[in-house]
Parts: sequence; structure tokens; C-alpha cells
Amino acid sequence: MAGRVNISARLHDILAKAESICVMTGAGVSAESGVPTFRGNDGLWKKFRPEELASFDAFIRNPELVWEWYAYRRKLISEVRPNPGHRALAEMQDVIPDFTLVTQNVDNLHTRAGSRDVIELHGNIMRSYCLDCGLFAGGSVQEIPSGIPSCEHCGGMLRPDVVWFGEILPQPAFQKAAEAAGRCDVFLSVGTSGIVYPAASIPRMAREAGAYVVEVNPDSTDLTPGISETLSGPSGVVLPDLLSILKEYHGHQQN
Ligand code: BJW
Ligand code: ZN
Repeated sequence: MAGRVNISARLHDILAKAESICVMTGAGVSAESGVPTFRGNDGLWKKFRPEELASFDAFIRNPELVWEWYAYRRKLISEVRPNPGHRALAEMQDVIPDFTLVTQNVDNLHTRAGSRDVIELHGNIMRSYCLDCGLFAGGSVQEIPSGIPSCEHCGGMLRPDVVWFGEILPQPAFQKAAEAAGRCDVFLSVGTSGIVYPAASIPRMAREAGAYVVEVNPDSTDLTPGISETLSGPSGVVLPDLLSILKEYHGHQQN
């Protein structure tokens, strides 16, 4: 059911003409599935802030603790389901000719909702790789490690395939995201606080290249001052509304 969110006439007009849309999501898009966001009290695990656990230094200092955090989160994520926000984005890819979905999330929920070619800026919590030989392991939602998992090939210590503070983002992913932001007509920044760089620079790249930048978030964020229009509400409500509008204007194309 469309029409619950107040969308300007200007945005209607822009959505009607849009040929290229780029969306970047953050933890807020998964909040309605029951995955805690990073900042705010629900982000705490055993009294640790994510910033205290999400670094290579923290991992080397106490790999048991950091793996315990990831095992807890893998289990939690494996028990939740994509929500209407994820599903609306998965449908948008068949409505808009040039549609790119970029996510900071590591939870795999966009792919589980049916999105194809999701650009993962911060990796994927379901994968691990060996610190010694680089071999990738896991990938199974069911695989919840206990203790420190080790490499099947060389016995080395595995680490989660995610991007921690101080680490470089996967360059092909960042490059593709920057290109999509640079060519889109509409950029949606969904459920992110815009605090963590370089991901937070992507909406600005879109704005500088001339896109209409829309923020979907119940709260204002660090990005809000540079945004063209704010749609204030939960992504599970706003994104299905945007999808309905896009379908009205663009019809439902089949692949
Ligand atoms: C809803 C909702 C609903 C709720 N609907 N919305 C000083 C200045 C600038 C930069 C730096 C600096 N000091 C250090 C840096 C660099 C650092 C950084 O940005 N730090 C900042 C914290 C200051 N960045 C890095 O280190 C990055 N690498 C890098 O820069 O490399 C270059 C370099 C290397 C070496 C030396 C120097 C430079 C790497 C960043 C990696 C981030 N990794 C994490 C963890 C991933 C693994 C894991 O999950 O365990 O990524 S941190 C965490 O934050 C995670 C997230 O992807 C990321 C962003 O969080 P997000 O998604 O925005 O979540 P929240 O919780 O912040 O916000 C949720 C939002 O949802 C809120 O706004 C809610 O209102 C909203 N919401 N319900 C819609 N229903
Ligand atoms: Zn190995």
C-alpha cells in the first residue's frame, strides 16, 4: 500500500524519469529483521561497543572474545529473515534499468531477499579466511564456530571476512559503488548514520555528480545536511512505498 510516507512532487517527478538508481544501505535496513544496529544501546554486546571489537588489534589481543562476538552475530543473523525493506530493494532491480545496491552490512540479508550483485563494502560475516595462507572458508549460514576456528588447509587461525577499522575496503567494490553513485539520477541512503568513512563519502559523491540524494531514516544523521530530501521513517515502510511509486511510473519489467 503506497502513500504512507510524505514524498514531494519534485521527488515524484524525478522518480518518474529516473533511469539509474543507486542505493546504499546501513544497519538500519536490517533493524526491522531484529539485527541490532551498531550505534545506540542495542548495539552493545556484553557491554562492549562495536568499536572496541571491530579492529585487527582487538582481534589479535583477544581472538576468543572477538570470535565469540562473531559467532553470536552469525547465529542471530541465521535466525532472522529479510524484511519488507530488503524485499522492496530486491524488486527494484527489475523495475529500473540501471539499479545498483551497495551495502555496508555484512549480514547477507539483501542476497537472501533476492537482490543480485550486491556490492558489499564491509565484507560478509558468513565467510572467513586464513590469516596464514589466505584460503577462504565457511560461507554456510549454519556454520557457527565455537572457539577460534582454524584453516582446513594449513591449521592457521581464521578471521571473519569483514572490514575492520583501519583496514582498506575491497577496492573493486568501492570502485563500483563510486561509479554507480557518479552516474545515478537518484541516490538513496538508507539506514546509515553516515559516521563511518569512506562509505559515508559515497552519498556526497552522488550529490556532487548531480544526483538527487534521498535519505531514508527515522532520525537525522551526519549526512542529513547534504541531502536533497529526507524521508523520515523506517525503511520497511518507506522502501515499499518508493517501490510502488516506481512501479506506477515504470511498469514491471521482466528479465
Ligand atoms: C533505521 C531504522 C529503520 C534504525 N529504518 N533506518 C576520523 C575521521 C574520519 C575517518 C576516520 C577517523 N578516524 C578513523 C577513521 C577511519 C574509520 C572511520 O570512519 N571511523 C569513524 C568511526 C570516525 N574508517 C575506517 O577505518 C575504514 N577504513 C579506512 O578508512 O581505511 C583507510 C585507512 C586505513 C588505515 C589508516 C588510515 C586510513 C574501515 C571502516 C570499517 C567499518 N567496519 C564496520 C564493522 C564491519 C564488520 C562487522 O560488522 O563486524 O562496519 S564498523 C560498523 O559501522 C560496520 C558498519 O557497516 C558501519 C556503519 O554503520 P551503520 O550501518 O551506519 O550503522 P549505525 O548503527 O551507525 O547506524 C544505523 C542507522 O540506522 C541510524 O542512523 C538509525 O537512525 C537508523 N535506523 N532503525 C531506517 N527501521
Ligand atoms: Zn590456511
